[in-house]
Amino acid sequence: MKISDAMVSAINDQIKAEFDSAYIYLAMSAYFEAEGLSGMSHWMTKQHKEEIEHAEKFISYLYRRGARVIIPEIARPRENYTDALEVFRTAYAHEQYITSRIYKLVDMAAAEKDYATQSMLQWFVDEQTEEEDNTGGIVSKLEFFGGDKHGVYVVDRELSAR
Ligand code: OFO
Repeated sequence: MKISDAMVSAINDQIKAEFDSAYIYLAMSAYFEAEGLSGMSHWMTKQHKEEIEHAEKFISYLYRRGARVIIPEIARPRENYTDALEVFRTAYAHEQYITSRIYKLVDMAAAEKDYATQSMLQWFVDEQTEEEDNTGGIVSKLEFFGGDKHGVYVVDRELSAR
């Protein structure tokens, strides 16, 4: 069954969102490196690479469906933050936003009875649960330490193990 033009366009928009995510996390990595928080920088570099993989998953899916992939322009990400907590709060909010986008795609695929796209999206539904859990968990830890420098150091060391 041919994938609809509307679905191809929505997935192309999501490819852009994934590359934007990758860039946002790369900028967060650069911020942390400049702040001397190499564990957090490392964590964000890994996150950056995961986002590229997400974009690639959507790209290869469109290839498999014989659809045209549009390579998007990537928006320049924010460079500076107040502290580590603000960075992870921003990342957590961003993941919630991405989840809402994935859910909209699922709704669209269901409305079109596009079972192949629904099946492909299930991986992203599960992945978003994990990503919200990861970023939200780091926010909780940093909040627990209440901005204390020792706490930031502890979390930084923990994140170096990702
Ligand atoms: Fe962070 O999961 Fe893709 O965007």
